[in-house]
Amino acid sequence: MTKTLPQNFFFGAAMSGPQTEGAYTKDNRLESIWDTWSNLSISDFYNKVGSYVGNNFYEKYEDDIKLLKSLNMDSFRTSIQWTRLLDINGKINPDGANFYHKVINCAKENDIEIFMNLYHFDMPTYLFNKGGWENREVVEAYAHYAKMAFREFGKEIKYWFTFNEPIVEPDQRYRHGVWFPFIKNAQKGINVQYNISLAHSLAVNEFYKAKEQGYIREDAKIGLINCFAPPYTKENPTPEDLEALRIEDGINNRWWLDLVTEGHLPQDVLETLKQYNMLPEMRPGDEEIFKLGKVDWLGFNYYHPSRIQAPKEKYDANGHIKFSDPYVWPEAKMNIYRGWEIYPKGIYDFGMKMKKEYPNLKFFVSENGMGVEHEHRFRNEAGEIQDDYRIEFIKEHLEWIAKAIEDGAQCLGYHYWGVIDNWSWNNAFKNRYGLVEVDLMNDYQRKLKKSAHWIQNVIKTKTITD
Ligand code: IFM
Repeated sequence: MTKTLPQNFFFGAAMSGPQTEGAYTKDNRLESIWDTWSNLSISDFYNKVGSYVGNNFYEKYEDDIKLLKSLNMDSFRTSIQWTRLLDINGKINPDGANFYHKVINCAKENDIEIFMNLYHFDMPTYLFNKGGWENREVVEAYAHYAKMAFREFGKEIKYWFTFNEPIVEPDQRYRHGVWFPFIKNAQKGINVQYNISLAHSLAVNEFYKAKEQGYIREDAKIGLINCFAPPYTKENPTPEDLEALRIEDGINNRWWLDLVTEGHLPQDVLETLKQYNMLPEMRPGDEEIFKLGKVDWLGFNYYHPSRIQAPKEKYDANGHIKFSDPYVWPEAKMNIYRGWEIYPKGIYDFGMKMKKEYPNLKFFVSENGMGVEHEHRFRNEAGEIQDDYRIEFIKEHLEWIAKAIEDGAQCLGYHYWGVIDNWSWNNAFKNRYGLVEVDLMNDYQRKLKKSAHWIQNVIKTKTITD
């Protein structure tokens, strides 16, 4: 059955500064943790493509914004790079600020609403060297950075976000040691997660202060974006499986949802952490800071569900408590290139969870997309990539969004991740997400894929067709 989306449902693109801009030494930009890792060990990056390149958005932003418009998109999320906006003394870097003003103006001229995010895993190296998110001084520095950004762009931007996927750095850098500095320490993961939550709350406070002081437009809104993998366990779970589900859902999802709706961290999670002697350092006054963390709305990045079961052993190889083991669902359909399960109904289940548990919080799908390797295999004679798999992926997710809205979820819009192929951290350009191809051998030239034509029509008609 053909499904439709509400006429006022918004449709746009999600990308980020560090993954698109390139021009890593222009404007006196400072070094970021990604540049540092690239300099230290370029072989860690797919095809040795380090952080420096992005997709050349810095040079091509005007064409790219027009391109989004030609696809009928009405909005575009990107992020300011802390390393480009501020100098080492926390003062505005005029050349960096100028670049973002140009991007914002160009979007305005093309009637594209910019959704501006402040942080996308891109810590300045001089602050990382002071301990990064492990250090409260850096939390304060982030609040200062947010204040400077609100003052500089407050009259121009309507939609602000403090963080993209604040769960990812604690996981990737500190718990599982996948990203530089490769730490495998569950306690540090919690400490960093806690400090990022403080940083988020302080930035929201700066937002309201700047609004009161007249730096920010009256209709501006502040939000948080996270990847919420809806958690599932086995069909006939044991009490231990359900306990694993509670704590994983608590740490990954409810932690942020409670913070942004109620202004505190989930009590049951804190109790479990206490039981295992894993509480982060909690200072007097922190509870008051968390109260500031409530937001106007939420961005929900959805790629895959999380399937878990009770852990087989109590401790992992590093001697840290294990709350769960992965559960391999026999019916899972996989995106083999990324190793992520494709489960479109998860987007609906999240919508229903929101309706039931956080009914006052409006949200939008802030990222959703499919990364595929070696897409040149799918080129037709005219040279266009026939990405029918991507059309099917988006279509199925949109259908479940339409159903969630019908059933009462307050989902206001959809941003496809990486509309234009971009650099994806240590995977670099391995998995392409774009509806638009970037030709790395030919001056980053953009070329529409089949999915771009398809989405153009879906957005125009708000009807989800084949
Ligand atoms: O590229 C990332 C993005 O930075 C955050 N969300 C997931 C994307 C795809 O891996």
